[in-house]
Amino acid sequence: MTKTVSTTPYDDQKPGTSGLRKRVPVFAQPNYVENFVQSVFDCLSGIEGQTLIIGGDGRYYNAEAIQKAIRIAAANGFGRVIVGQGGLLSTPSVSNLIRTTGAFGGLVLSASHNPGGPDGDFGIKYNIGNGGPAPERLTDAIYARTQIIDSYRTIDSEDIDLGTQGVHRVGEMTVEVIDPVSAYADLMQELFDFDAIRALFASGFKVKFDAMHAVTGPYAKRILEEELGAPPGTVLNGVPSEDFGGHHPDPNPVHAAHLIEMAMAADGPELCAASDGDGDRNMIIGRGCPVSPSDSLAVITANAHLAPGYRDGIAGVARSMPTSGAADRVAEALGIDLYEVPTGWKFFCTLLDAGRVTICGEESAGTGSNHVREKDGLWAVLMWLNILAARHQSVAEILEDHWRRYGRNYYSRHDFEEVDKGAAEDMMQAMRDRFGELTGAEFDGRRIAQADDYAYRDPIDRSETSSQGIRLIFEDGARIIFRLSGTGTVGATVRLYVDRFEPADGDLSLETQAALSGLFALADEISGLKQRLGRSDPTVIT
Ligand code: VG1
Ligand code: CO
Repeated sequence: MTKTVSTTPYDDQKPGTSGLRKRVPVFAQPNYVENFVQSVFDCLSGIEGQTLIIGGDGRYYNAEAIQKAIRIAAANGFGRVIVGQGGLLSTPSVSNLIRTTGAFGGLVLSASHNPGGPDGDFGIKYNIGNGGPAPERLTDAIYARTQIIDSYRTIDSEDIDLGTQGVHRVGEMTVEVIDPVSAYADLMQELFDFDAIRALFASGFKVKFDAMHAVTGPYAKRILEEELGAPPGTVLNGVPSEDFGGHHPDPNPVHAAHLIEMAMAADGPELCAASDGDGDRNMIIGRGCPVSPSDSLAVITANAHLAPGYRDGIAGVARSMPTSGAADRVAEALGIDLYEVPTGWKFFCTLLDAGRVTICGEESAGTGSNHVREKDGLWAVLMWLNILAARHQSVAEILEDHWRRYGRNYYSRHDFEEVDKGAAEDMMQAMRDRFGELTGAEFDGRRIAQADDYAYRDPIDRSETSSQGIRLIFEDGARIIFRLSGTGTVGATVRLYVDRFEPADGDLSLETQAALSGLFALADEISGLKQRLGRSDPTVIT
């Protein structure tokens, strides 16, 4: 029976870069999930009889949150919920299902790369009918609603058995528990040359894919091992666990150190790859050759035509502002448009919908295309496999060729995690106050051409957003960028991004940190970061 339950608002339900993210004990408070889900539905119109996709990355509290969301969806008039078996659906797979089933939208239960478990993180994100993350005007409206909510609607009903595929009824609503992988696997088969990749594996080409105990395990096993014939054991940590085996499901040099070590060995696999908690990020490492996500975007842009789904070329490419300019040079050579957008996948979606761009990427290991409206970890791995199969070269050879042709953008990001929020905000403000003085200033023979706070106007829907990162752009094109993370759950995380270009006839074989050490020193000199934050070294270097 449908009922209305009184509730009182929580003041901390503001969605960040990628939805609402908090510690599990916060989510487990009475009515916390209910308030947020009802607030989302209150901001949508026309949901009566519509389909909603629900799935998560399998972390602790996934099943509880899904059962609550199903009851609230039924009480609010949705006609059908589609949920992945075991409560599992990767973020790109939710995006695909929204698009292919004509759903109204979807709920993704995940805190992505953040750790899981009873004391770990949880998150909820709403995606709209195009399959993409809710745009800012909707997340702002949802937040406003959470601040005044006084009741939610739910229904008295038994929990759904999420463990078996089947069809159930909750009130007037149908709930379909489906295989989380098959529709996604079909899509990948349409985009990539599975025969060529199969032949690559058959030739003895060795790959390791680390699912990090998170959602991509079942996807990678089905696609890489069962359909493409990679030997069993290609997929590591392939069974999703509630606490990700006690690790952070974050494919970066700290949390995937074992994979990097494996890839750097002289007799290591030809390709090592990994994805994050919800399956939207990727890590690509050739034997002895890590590929920075910014370079990966550029290589994919230059080679996408080798994959059947992109045979006719690409319309344009987009990157987030802090992503290096490597893709810009490919776009120029191909004669296609390059768009720069703020951090967060939602900013790519209007461009994708308008057909302006085909490929998008973020320096944070997110790459994707117009096949869905999210970044897609396994897609990036399959794209690389397709390119490797078509070019018959190693990852290192492909990267060297690329740099020799387009030049090299040396690029690195330093993260300072869980620092004092006030100190981080003061540091940013102090730089804002000095933009006038910094513009034109010269440091060690480098002149700052532009110092500003990145603001963006969407070329399609004309929406505006500001304070998206402090940029110091030098006359030679080098950049120092400071941003505060919108996905952390404790204190603040400062991200410092540095990028400089070395032309094709320059020195292309420097070690990355050495190539950028002058700019990092300058970043510290200008911001006073180490002293203000009381940190001598970054938490993570990517
Ligand atoms: C980070 C990344 C950003 C990415 C976001 C969500 O955001 O920098 O590029 O889109 O995570 O990724 P922030 O605000 O912490 O810098 V995920 O894998 O959490 O969906
Ligand atoms: Co993610």
